Amino acid sequence: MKIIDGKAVSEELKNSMKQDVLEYKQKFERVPHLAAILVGDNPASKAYVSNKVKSCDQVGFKSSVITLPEDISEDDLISEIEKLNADKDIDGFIVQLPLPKHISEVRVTLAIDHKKDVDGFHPINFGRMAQGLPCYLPATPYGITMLLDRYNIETAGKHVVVVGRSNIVGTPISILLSRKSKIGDATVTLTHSKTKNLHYIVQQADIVIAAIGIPGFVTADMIKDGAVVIDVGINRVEDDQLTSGSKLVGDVDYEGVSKKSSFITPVPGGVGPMTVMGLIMNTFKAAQKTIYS
Ligand code: L34
Repeated sequence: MKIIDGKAVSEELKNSMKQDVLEYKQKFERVPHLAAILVGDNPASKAYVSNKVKSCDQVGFKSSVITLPEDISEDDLISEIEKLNADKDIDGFIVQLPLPKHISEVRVTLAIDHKKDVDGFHPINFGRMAQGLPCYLPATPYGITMLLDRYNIETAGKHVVVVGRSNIVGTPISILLSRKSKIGDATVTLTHSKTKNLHYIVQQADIVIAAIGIPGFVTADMIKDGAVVIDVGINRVEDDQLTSGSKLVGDVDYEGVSKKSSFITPVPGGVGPMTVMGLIMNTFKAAQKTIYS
C-alpha cells in the first residue's frame, strides 16, 4: 500500500510555482491577487481560508480576506461580491461555503463574475467543464486529478466509483474522469444516498472516490484488492483520548481500507492541501488571463 501524500505534492507544486510568480512580477509589475469572503465564524471555514492565505504567501501572491458577520443580509453580501467583481486589482475570489441558512448559495454563486470565479462553481464554468472547454476547474476535483497524475495512476478504461453527488466534488469529478482526456477516459459510476447495492457497486471499483461527508463510510469489505482510494471527506469527530478533544477523519475507514488498497490518501494531508493547490493554480491562470481575456 502506498500513501498518496497530498501535502508533499502541494509543497512541490508551490515551490515550482514560486519562480513563475517572480517572472510574472517582473513582466507585469504586480502580483496575482486572490480574495476570499468569509461569512460568520465557522471554525473549519476559518481554518481552510487561513490555509489558502498561507499558500498565497508561500507562492508570492497577494491575498485579502473580507470577513463579514453571520447575520449579514443576502443583499449586502451580493454588494460585497459586486465590489470584488469591479476591483481591477483582484484577479479572482471565492465565497467560502457553507453560508448561513438565510443566504442562497445559488444566488451568491450566480453573482460572481465567472471570469473571477476561481472556485469554478459558477454554472458557466461548470458547463464549460462538462463540455471540455477552457474553464476554472472546481478546486477539489482539480486537486484530485493532479494527485492521480503525479502518482501515474492510470484512469483510462478503469472503473471509477464516486460516492457522493455534491455540486463541488462528486458530480464534477465524475464528469471530469469520464471525459476524453489524459486524466479521464474512465468508466464512472456515480453513487449516492439512494443508490441500491452500494456495497456491491463499490466492490467493482478500480478507483474509489469517497465524498459523502460521513466519517468512515467506506469500509474494507467494500474494497477490491489493489483498488486506489481517494478520501475527500474532512469530518471532525470527538476523541476523548486527545487533549484537543477531537480529530479529523475522512469518509474512509483508513485503518481497514489501507490494508487492501494499492494507493490511499490520508486525512489530513491528502486531498485537503490539493484543494488549496487547485485554487492557487486557478488564481494564477486568472492573473495570466489564460482562460478568459
Ligand atoms: N467556496 N467553499 C468554497 N471553496 C472551497 O474550495 C471550499 N472547500 C471545501 C469547503 N468549502 C469551500 C475548501 O476550501 C473544503 N475545503 C477545504 C480546504 C482546505 C482543507 C480542507 C478543506 C485543508 O487544508 N485540509 C487540511 C487540514 C485542515 C485542518 O487541519 O482543519 C488537510 O490536510 O486535509
